[in-house]
Amino acid sequence: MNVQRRSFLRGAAGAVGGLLGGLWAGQAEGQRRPDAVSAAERTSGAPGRPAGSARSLSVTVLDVPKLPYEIDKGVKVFKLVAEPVKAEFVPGKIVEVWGYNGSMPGPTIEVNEGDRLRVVFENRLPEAQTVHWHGLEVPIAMDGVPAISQPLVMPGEQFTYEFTVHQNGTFFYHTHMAMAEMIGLIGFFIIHPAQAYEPAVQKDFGIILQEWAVLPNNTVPNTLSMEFNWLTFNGKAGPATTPMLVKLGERVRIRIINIGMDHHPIHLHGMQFTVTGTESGRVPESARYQQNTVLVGVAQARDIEFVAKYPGDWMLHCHLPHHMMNQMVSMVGPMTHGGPLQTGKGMEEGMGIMKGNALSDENAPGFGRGMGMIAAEKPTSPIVGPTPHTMPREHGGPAGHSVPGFPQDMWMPMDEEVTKPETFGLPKDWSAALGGMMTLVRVLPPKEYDEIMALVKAAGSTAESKAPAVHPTAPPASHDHRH
Ligand SMILES: [Cu+2]
Repeated sequence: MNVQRRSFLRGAAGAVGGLLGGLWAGQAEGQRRPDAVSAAERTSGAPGRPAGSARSLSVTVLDVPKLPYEIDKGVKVFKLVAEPVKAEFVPGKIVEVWGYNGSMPGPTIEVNEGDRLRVVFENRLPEAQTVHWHGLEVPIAMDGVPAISQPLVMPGEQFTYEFTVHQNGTFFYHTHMAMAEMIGLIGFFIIHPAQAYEPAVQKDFGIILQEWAVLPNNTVPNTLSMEFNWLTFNGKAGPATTPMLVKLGERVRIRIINIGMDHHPIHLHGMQFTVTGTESGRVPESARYQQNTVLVGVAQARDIEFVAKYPGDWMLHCHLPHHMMNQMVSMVGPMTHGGPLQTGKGMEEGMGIMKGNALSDENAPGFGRGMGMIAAEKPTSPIVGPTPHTMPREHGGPAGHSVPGFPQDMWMPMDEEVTKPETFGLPKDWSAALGGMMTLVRVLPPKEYDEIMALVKAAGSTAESKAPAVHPTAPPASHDHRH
């Protein structure tokens, strides 16, 4: 046990709930950090606030908790634990992934420009890891690249990262073991600016884009696959993604980060936005222009901002059609199959130690690299029958099986299974319209907004329910707890 480990444990032993910080109730609490000061308050000269100390809103990453911290002699101390996690993409779809502190994606680290941080990383996975601070300008010894900048953190071991952040913007942390990036080891790393961005926003959300290949009868993602059948926002696939609640007229920021194999064109319905931030921080105003679709490439971050000027339940989604559906396995479209699909091979049979090759008819389906000869293409599917949204012959339409290309889509409402306060008042069957990387920005007139917010509050902030309820702490400069 090293010195830093001992001092962390001493700190932890002396900590009580009130000392823990970094958690705010987010959506339920109107996303206002207690130490936040709005631009209006600042200009109105609110007493006790030094000039130029404007703080930003806390970021709400729906369905993902915040990582709490303690203050040790002015240093914000975080404990980050990599471990196996069960994620639930939609109700009942449990997937075994890797995450941090019981969450996948990992909890959000949220700090202020100029903060000194210590992140005590513990590896409870069966394989060596490191943590890389994506986009941050940190000393080489803190960069988290195995063998190059630090030794591997072996299973059961710890490594302490410590650095000062001098940037601001939307960043992320992730493992630097490539395959493990594909099984969930990522989280937001938000740095608020010393001087709040102008114009001020009233909502600040975060979305993490991930893709998964979960073959039939498997609970473990196939990280070798190049084709994906589950696409998630913050570890949830539509319609289980939690809608973002916005009051009509508010200015909204949404931060989007991407780790994985695909780039995602994220499209907002009904309104135009401007990109105000990249993975490198704030975009100067002179470089901004209006868009309604932003390509968030692998390893990139994009902050978008818009004024929610039209009421409605507006889609925010990846526009790749295959990323707008769930559990896509040769159920629809022309690639249908008539025989058993061979799936679920293990690592033992792969990576060059199996008999035959990975792209053979025999092996490819098991590795998600092809359908194999047993999956024959047919003009129509023998598996998917008429669904409620297909047109029956008695209503003048052609029978589905006589139309080449049928079927294409499925229509599977599951409103009840995904009901939560944030979905209150949505029209019947709304859930059938959302799959994969899809969610809603609900722009609500003040009365409806207040009603639904009251439900969210009464339910105890379901969207961030994974976060333990603790009270935030004041900035480190004013509360220097010694142990
Ligand atoms: Cu996509």
